Amino acid sequence: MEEKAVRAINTLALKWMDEAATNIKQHMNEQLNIQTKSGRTDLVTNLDKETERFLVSQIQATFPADQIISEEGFGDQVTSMTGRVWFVDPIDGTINFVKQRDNFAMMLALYEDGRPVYGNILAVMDNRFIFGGPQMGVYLNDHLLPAPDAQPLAKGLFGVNGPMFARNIDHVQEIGLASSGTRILGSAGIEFQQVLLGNEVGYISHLAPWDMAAGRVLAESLNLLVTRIDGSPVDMLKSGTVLVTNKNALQTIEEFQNN
Ligand code: 2AM
Ligand code: CA
Ligand code: CA
Ligand code: CA
Repeated sequence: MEEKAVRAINTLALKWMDEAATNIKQHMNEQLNIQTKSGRTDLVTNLDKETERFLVSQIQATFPADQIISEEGFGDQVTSMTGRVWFVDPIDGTINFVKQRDNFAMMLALYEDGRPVYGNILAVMDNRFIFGGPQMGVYLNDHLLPAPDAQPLAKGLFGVNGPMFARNIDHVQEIGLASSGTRILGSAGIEFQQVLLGNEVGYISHLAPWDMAAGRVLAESLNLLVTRIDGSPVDMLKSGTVLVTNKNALQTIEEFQNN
């Protein structure tokens, strides 16, 4: 896709997400309707659903031929990455949203024939948008964001998923101990933002496609790597372990996997 077309999509995405975020902020202090999905810690609220319905309907009205993969069921049953595929995570960090009314994100991404085109992560309560892609570069609100320094693992904070850390899945305790400090923020979108900003050297979690789609576009546009724990490529149609980091730290993390 040409840069001009990506920039036109960006203009729309910013408008849709800004409107959706305003709606969340207007209604989040009213009584939330909270339901559990797969278990006690897997929640969805009326505002997750309302936000997803809004974003999906905007995409459908503007680009009726595109496919949409979204968390709460308002998108399509997508079985192939051929053509244009959008990813929507309306509220990322629903537990933070419910318990803190803070530290949650909204994420939108577009891929074409499996290639990253556009990603947007909004840290809703901080009004912090990080958006862009390989053609247009990556922006933090209105400033172009430089690629973070490729710090070694020992020199940076490392973000992890709480249950994976507690159970030491994929040696994440050793990885965290080898870093400057372990962080558990509770939102994949916020963690990806911290890595993009250079505030964390990496992040590892078990994620669904909509949890990683925008982060992957932005990370790869800033020379970061998004892989499975063994360094293999991620599959955008499957959930699994996702690691985002720079190539120096990746090498150290791979050594833990082999020991
Ligand atoms: P979510 O809030 O959109 O579900 C911490 O919970 C992070 O892991 C969040 O980014 C959350 O996204 C994601 N996550 C993925 N699968 C999850 C699950 N089954 N239960 C809770 N969080 C999950
Ligand atoms: Ca969820
Ligand atoms: Ca999510
Ligand atoms: Ca979500």
